[in-house]
Amino acid sequence: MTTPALLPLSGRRIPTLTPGVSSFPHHRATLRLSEKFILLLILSAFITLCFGAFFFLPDSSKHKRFDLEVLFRPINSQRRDADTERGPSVRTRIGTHYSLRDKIRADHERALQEAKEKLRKSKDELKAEIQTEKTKVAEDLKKKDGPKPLPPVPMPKLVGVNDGDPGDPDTKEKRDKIREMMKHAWDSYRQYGWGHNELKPLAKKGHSTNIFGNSQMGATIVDALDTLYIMGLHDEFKDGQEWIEQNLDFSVNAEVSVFEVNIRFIGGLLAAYYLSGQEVFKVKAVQLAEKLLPAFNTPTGIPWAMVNLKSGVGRNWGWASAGSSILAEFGTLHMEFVHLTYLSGNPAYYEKVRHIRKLLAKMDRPNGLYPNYLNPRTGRWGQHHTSVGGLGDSFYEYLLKAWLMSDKTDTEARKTYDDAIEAIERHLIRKSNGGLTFIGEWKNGHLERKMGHLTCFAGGMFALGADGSPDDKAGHYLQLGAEIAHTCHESYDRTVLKLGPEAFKFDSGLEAVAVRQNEKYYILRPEVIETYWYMWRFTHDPKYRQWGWEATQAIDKYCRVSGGFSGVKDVYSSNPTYDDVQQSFFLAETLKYLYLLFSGDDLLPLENWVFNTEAHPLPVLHMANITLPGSQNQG
Ligand code: DMJ
Repeated sequence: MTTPALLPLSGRRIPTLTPGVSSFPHHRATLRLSEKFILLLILSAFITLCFGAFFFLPDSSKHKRFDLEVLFRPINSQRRDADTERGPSVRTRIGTHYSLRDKIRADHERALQEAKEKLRKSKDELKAEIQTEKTKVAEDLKKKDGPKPLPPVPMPKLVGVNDGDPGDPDTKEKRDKIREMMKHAWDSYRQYGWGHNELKPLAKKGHSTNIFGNSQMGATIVDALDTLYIMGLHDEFKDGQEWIEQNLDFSVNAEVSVFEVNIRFIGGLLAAYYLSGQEVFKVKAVQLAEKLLPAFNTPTGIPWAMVNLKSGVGRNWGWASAGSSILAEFGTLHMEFVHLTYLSGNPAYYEKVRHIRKLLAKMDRPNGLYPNYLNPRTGRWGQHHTSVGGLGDSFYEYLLKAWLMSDKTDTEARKTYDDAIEAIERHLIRKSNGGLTFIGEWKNGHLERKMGHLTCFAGGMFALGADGSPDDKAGHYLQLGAEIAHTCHESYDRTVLKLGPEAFKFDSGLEAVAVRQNEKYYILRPEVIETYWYMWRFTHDPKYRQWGWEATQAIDKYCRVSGGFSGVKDVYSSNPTYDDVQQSFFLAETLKYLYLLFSGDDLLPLENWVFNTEAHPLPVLHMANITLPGSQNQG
């Protein structure tokens, strides 16, 4: 093999040098004696310098060597050195030097050996090893920064968490049918959309909307848990619990709706905890709630509509009047936040909702009405629009339910509810020419004679609030509830599919029908059925079960597809198109209220349970015996 010649990058050859022979021969003869002497002098100076350096300069590696040596030396010899209070002997140092070199060599050999073994392993074996390693690291991290354990608090009295056998076989059969529908909705989601927020039942894949940002937090699983539980679908419940234990993670870079996350996730987790007693749901609810707290960092303490779960940055919907927050959103936190403080011992949650209530109490209300929009920077109302439907609805609902949930001790909430309802009755509730009672929308001093599907929940609310209403008006409010239930039933009955439109008018000869094409859809909403159920509980009038059964059959006939249940785009068309979304509230609310409608009243009795706005039951807290952390500081 020839030695390759040394080539520079340009490819030109460099002249080789022979030791002792100058490449410039004419200089050799010209070296004089004096020059030789100078050269000798330089050489001897250089040698002296080298000796000096060797003997006098400090040995910088000494300290390093010492440290390593202490690490690797046998314990006995370390003790000996410590006893003599001198540094390690030269012999030990030399020995260590060698043992260190040996150790490095041994380490290299071991690493080489391990690498060889790794290469011999199959891809799957390697994958499994990596996964184990990853899990271990994650667990170690969790142990280090894991959440503090929650304090033990007494479990409130839990009554009627299962069964509710209706007794007669006909009702039982109907209830079984509803249970079967729940199973179809769940199984389809399980098969095609598992872990996604919702399901596209026709495309047979996952679905999500902007209320959950770009997250994949299994909204349907969390929303459906308590329905599965009360229906006795225990395998499905366990499946959902397992997913939550292993996958539900809130450290995601997603901008979510504070309101939706509160009512669906926190409400769903709290209800699952109370029903099943499984700690994981409580822990997850508190973990998630912590992520919502930065949304309250506004100049007024009125929260932003949206918050990024990772960064904590909040903002409002672009479409809301002048950057406002929405009444039904910041006004629908109270129930869950009281429970969060109760369960976690952290006063922050209760303080946040108390602050909102105090701020609202101080504000002027046009005609005694609460506008839907409030600016969180200035603390001023936005447009003067008032609604008992979208943007306003659950604010009123939570005033009443805060009172009920406190075992009727939160009289401030009851009074606020009564005053609000009185103004609503005066300005928004009217009778149509055909004798239908409806709740319109107030827009800058003008009543729009239109009612939304969402507004239909108010029938149930009026009935629920009848007992305890001022001036002995219980009969009046129960009657009002019945009238709203009747109107909403008419909105269903006057369609081809016997399912209600999104909004319907009472104007120019029109009664309870949708006019605009974009108001003719039905997206599996629960509000009408919710009102049937409350009316049934308070009156036991069989027409409510009959109306509920009509709705069940219509949903099964027109919304059921092989991959689940879908909304429909036009309830006045005999051949409607699907919107291809199985909403999580269909499992949380619509099917739950139907099931309860065909169950005995001993299942989740209303004296012991209060349903949040997503139909998640929370137990009454007997506040006479409980002091919430932080409540002592409240005025
Ligand atoms: C649900 O998410 C809740 O009921 C909310 O209060 C408003 N409406 C939807 C279902 O229609």
